[in-house]
Amino acid sequence: MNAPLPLQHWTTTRADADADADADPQETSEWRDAFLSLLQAHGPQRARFMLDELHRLASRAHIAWKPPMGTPYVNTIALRQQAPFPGDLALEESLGAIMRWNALAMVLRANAAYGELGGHIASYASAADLFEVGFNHFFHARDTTGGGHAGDLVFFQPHSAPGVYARAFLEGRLDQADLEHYRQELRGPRHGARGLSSYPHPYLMPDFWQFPTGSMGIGPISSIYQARFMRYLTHRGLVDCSRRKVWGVFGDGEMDEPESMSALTLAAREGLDNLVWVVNCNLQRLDGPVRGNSRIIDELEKLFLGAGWNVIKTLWGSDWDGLFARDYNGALSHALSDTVDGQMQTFAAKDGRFNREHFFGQNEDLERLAEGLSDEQIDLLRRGGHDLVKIHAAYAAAARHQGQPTVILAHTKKGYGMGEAGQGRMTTHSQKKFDHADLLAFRDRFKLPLTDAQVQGLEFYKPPGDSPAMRYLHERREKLGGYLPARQTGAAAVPVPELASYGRFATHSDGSREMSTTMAFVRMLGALLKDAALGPRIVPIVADEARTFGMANLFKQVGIYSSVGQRYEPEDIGSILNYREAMDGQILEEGISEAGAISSWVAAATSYSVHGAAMLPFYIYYSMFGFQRVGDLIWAAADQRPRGFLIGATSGRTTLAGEGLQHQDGTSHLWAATIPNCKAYDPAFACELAVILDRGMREMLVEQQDVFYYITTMNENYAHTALAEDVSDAILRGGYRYARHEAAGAAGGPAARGVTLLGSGAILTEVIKAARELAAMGIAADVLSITSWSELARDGASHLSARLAGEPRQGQPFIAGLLAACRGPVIAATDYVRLVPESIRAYVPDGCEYITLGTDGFGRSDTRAELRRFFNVDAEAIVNAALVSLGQGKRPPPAPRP
Ligand SMILES: Cc1ncc(C[n+]2csc(CCOP(=O)(O)OP(=O)(O)O)c2C)c(N)n1
Repeated sequence: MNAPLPLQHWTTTRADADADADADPQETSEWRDAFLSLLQAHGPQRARFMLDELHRLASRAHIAWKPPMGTPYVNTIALRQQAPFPGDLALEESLGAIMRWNALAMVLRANAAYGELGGHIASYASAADLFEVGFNHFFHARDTTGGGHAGDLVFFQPHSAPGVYARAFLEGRLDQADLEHYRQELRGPRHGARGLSSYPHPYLMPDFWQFPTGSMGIGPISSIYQARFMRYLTHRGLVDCSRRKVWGVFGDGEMDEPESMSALTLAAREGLDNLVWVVNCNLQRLDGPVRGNSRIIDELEKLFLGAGWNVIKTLWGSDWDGLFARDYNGALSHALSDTVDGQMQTFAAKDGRFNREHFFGQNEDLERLAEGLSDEQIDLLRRGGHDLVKIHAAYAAAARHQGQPTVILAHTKKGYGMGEAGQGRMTTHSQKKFDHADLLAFRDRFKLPLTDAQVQGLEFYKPPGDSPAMRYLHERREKLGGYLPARQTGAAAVPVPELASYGRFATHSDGSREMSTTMAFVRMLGALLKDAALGPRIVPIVADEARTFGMANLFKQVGIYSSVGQRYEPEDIGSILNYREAMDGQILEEGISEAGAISSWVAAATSYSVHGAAMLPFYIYYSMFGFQRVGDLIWAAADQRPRGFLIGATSGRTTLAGEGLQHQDGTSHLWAATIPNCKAYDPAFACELAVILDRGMREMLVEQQDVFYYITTMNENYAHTALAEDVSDAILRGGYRYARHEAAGAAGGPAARGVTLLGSGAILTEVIKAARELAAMGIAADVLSITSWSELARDGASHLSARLAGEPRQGQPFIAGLLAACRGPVIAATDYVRLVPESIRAYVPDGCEYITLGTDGFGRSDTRAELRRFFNVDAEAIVNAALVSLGQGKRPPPAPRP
């Protein structure tokens, strides 16, 4: 055990205060008296006005003074402002204690059985009371019968999941067998139980969790965009969300994530008073203190105030009220304000006696304050985040607050109640071993009605159904509309228009007009937006790239969403494409925040479940800034079973020519292929794109399948072909034979030789060119347009799995069938790394040489022709590969370009 540090090591000196020493105490006292009498006579509003007035005067006189952002280290809500606690304190505390026990037992049992399973106790120990006040008084469930409250959205701190399961057990939503299979999602079902996910995962527990939070930072940013999306739905008259709130409980360590911070000003700018964050400030993260040498709560207070949030600090429990009331000269609040978090953690880990000696022993004033308290009482002094009354007062104030989002900085102890075993310990985050004495101490600390043997056996405890505690538990939830968390999926299907109504130009192209697939996409989107049923459900999302993708015409057509309309006359007013912001605007223009834009996409793509109203988001972006930039957010999106389209525009490493290394995407199809519910396509022609869009919309909106689509589109203009008969199904399965080029020359001559060329996206044009050249050279060439490498690979893998499992499976992999009908060696070329076409190698028929060409390496800026030559994916390189594979030797290198 460390020896206590000398006081000067962890208290700051009053040197700063001395620098501002009072030159005229008499005058100071007159000003103070004047202010206090104003406050007494005319109240706080007038006092605030006067301070503002003085501030204005000071600014006009260029006196460099700003009010300090932070406030003293005390509760924001004064005792006299505290709303009365409406619940039964004793029952709520005893229920909370039972949940703490069951959560602890669940983690310890899992680890006793299988030491490798892991699990956490200390985070929930600190968050339990924060959750319970929400569950008993604030978190509304969705009334699916209609008419009632449409439900709040609650984000739970991930490592506290055991506590949420423990509550669901008492509520009868999970049973003992489920709790016995915590973190055993494969074993559980074999034993007639649900395996409980480690963290909130809607994919794995689709009727339970709504929002995945296990990856730090994703919960915070998602909660902001969900709150904003609720405003969007309300302003557009689609769903009235005006009574609903988003609550998020997050960690103080988690606040360091860029995602946690990046949208704070958006929440304030949008006045999201439907959003409440509760930051569980237990002052610890995984390795140690969040800010050992300063105070995270001070830092967060200033940060959130600066960003425009309403900040409520809930630092000290009710048993401190008496101490503060007797703190006449501010000794207590000074001492607290001078204690850095590392030391505060040490105080949390030590007993009452230590705290008397080392905290209250700092000076005579503090000693006097503690005189009436026993060591045990000092030990039990609660931090604000463990006092149901204080938490309730903060939540009530937050729920009432208008015009701003609120953050509650709740001071807690990590491992609260874990005693010697873990409270405030450096190692507490992953602590999951308790000896018998620790468990007995835990039982006594929380007054649990368990015998020694029950404690020893880590028995779960549930009071009888008709006990006052259980009746209270259910009554509270009934009052709030039902149980939480709960994920619903019942949304009405949305009719999708016939493809011909918006995509005829693509399916019947006569090849006379050149265009890019991005242009084709935008044209179809514009037409879909006009459809009476589907149009209003579409949510176009951009991150400051609408003009890049030729979408400026949509600004006027459907408007850009703005919660305040348009308060300025746009510079381009009167032009046919003018910049139009409107309260019922449809486009979400997220500015330069891919993390924000994808979070908006998730909010819209999960609206069918979160709001019972299906929406169809299209987020269109530079494909390089998708999976690579916000891959973890897309992974978390997949966990939520989203339905919508991600459009990776200007994709490929040579097609977006001039932009160079950082913009050229050669890998997004690799990432997309790893996400099981993501269907990824790389169409070359507008007609292929149309077929894919049509199928995707039907799959997601009509059949209501839990899939989402990733489609790459390009900015290269070329002529487009019409949709051939009977290829739609093959387009969706991943590829079809686009053309067969017979060899020039006499039958039986060179024409006997042939090759098969595969290409996707914009590189298909090079493949087609190569096929023509080869045919002219007397080599027959079949061209396959590959629309989805990953769908082909998945189909192949499913055949293999069936084979390995000894299941009879009809036929062969789809790609094997396509290639069986073709000739010669197979050459594949794409604008992506070679691993993309390599993904189907296992399904190429035996004896068939398979050569892949791709854009491995760093991108460059130059013309498309130069880049394709550089990466060896142009027609020349494809012809060369064909010749080499046919044993005709390498083609002489082309003459250098001028
Ligand atoms: C993106 C990401 N990085 C790292 C982790 C690993 N991790 C899990 S919990 C944790 C510490 C959390 O600290 P805090 O937010 O303060 O919550 P507490 O458990 O202390 O309440 C870390 C680093 C993670 N889950 N996600």
